[in-house]
Amino acid sequence: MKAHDGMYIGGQWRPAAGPDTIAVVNPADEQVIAHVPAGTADDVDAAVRAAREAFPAWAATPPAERAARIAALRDVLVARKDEIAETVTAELGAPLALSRTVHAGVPVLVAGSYAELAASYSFEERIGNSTVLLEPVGVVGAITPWNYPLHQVVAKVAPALAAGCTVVLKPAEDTPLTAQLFAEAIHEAGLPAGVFNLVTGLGPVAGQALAAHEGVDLVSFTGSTAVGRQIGATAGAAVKRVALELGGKSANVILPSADLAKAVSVGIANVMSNSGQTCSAWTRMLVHRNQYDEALALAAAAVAKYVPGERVGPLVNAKQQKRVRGYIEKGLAEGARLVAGGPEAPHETGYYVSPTVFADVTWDMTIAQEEIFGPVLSILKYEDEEDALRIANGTVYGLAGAVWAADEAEAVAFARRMDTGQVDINGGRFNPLAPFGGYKQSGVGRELGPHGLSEYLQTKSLQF
Ligand code: TXE
Repeated sequence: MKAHDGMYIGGQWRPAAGPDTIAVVNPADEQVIAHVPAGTADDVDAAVRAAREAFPAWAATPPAERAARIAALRDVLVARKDEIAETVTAELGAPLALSRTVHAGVPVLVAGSYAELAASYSFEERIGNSTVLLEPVGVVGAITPWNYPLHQVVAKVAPALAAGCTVVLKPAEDTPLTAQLFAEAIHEAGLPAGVFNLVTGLGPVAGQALAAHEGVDLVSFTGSTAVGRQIGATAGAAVKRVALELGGKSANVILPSADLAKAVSVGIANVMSNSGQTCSAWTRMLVHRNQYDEALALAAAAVAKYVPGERVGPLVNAKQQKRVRGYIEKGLAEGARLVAGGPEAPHETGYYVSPTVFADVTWDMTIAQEEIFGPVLSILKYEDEEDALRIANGTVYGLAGAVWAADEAEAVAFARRMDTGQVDINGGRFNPLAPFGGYKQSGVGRELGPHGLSEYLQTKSLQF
């Protein structure tokens, strides 16, 4: 695949500071498809300088003009949709249909929403005898994961640009080619030099250097809880703003009045999508004890349609494959029962994991507490609503969730009591303007919509 051998800094592709490279591997066939430079602290420093230099002019650019540039970016993403989808499929392994609809499609919606928000947002308001100014925070260090290679980037960069911030992006080492395509799109859209900069590289080297750089005013990170904790501590010590979008263990609560067949089949689709590599995936299905056996039969039938290599892609790399298979073994060791799948890999080549469904899972088992990040569903039994609520809220995470009931109001009443940042009622529907982010250890801050934009603003009040 086509790859740049430099970094995108100050509006141009420049040679990397060091000689090291990272091999990009197609997880479906384990072949190396490209190499990208492994950035060092010097590359990060050059990128932060470029972002700092560009900041005053971009911050002073009228919001309507910023909006026009983001709209142009959206148009480039639309024009290059096929190329984006093919690149995501090549480096993440996602089936092409998913890459087209979700991986290439959702970022268009998000960029479009920020083109509109930049133009309509009130960056100034009058409260009593004060005028409150909402001003851009400054230079943003964005560190993104590989599971949604373009969405994760756009969900940080678009609101940052809308707010008037400038950005240095360090994308995941597994999916740098999509990030390079995004940098090309930024260039084509005519964003001023230095407003967006890209440094590819390893997390503990380039990522660490970016998070710790004193020229960065806000670090926005999406990834593992372990790294998030570290970044939060570094930012805290430097009294620097931070946004963290971390793991999840979301509950899909099927109340007795719900359409069980629909709730189970949508629930299975949700967990299997993107091979389960979604932080908001509904990985715990909660079913009333009277409907439990029926739900297991429905789940077994539904999961059979998810054939690895067809509807379900591989995991992103060998490490994730091993990790997920390890969780399946742990589930068996702790007494859960397999309804489908298991720890054996379905193919010899490619980092595939069998779509797996566990029954007889209790709330405290490892597979019901920790984020697995693979195509693995646990089905838990509850006695009554209070028991369902206790189980749903009984993890350290609180990112997303779902509730199903015949009566929407009944589901909404239950959702209000859930300790989680986002709940889909009877299946829900993606809303690019709805805030997304975690309660408890799922993170700090929100992405998407006006709430996502406000993360990149700081407030000043003038009394007169
Ligand atoms: O994540 P990492 P990994 C969870 C999921 C998965 C687990 C491990 O449970 O199984 O994390 O995935 C950069 N300083 N999620 O190991 O390492 C890294 O280069 C600064 C949930 O891939 O957190 C990459 O760009 N940066 C999740 C980004 O952090 C560092 C999505 C994420 O990688 C760094 C992905 C450091 N010291 C994984 N170390 C979600 N919330 O959606 C790494 N990075």
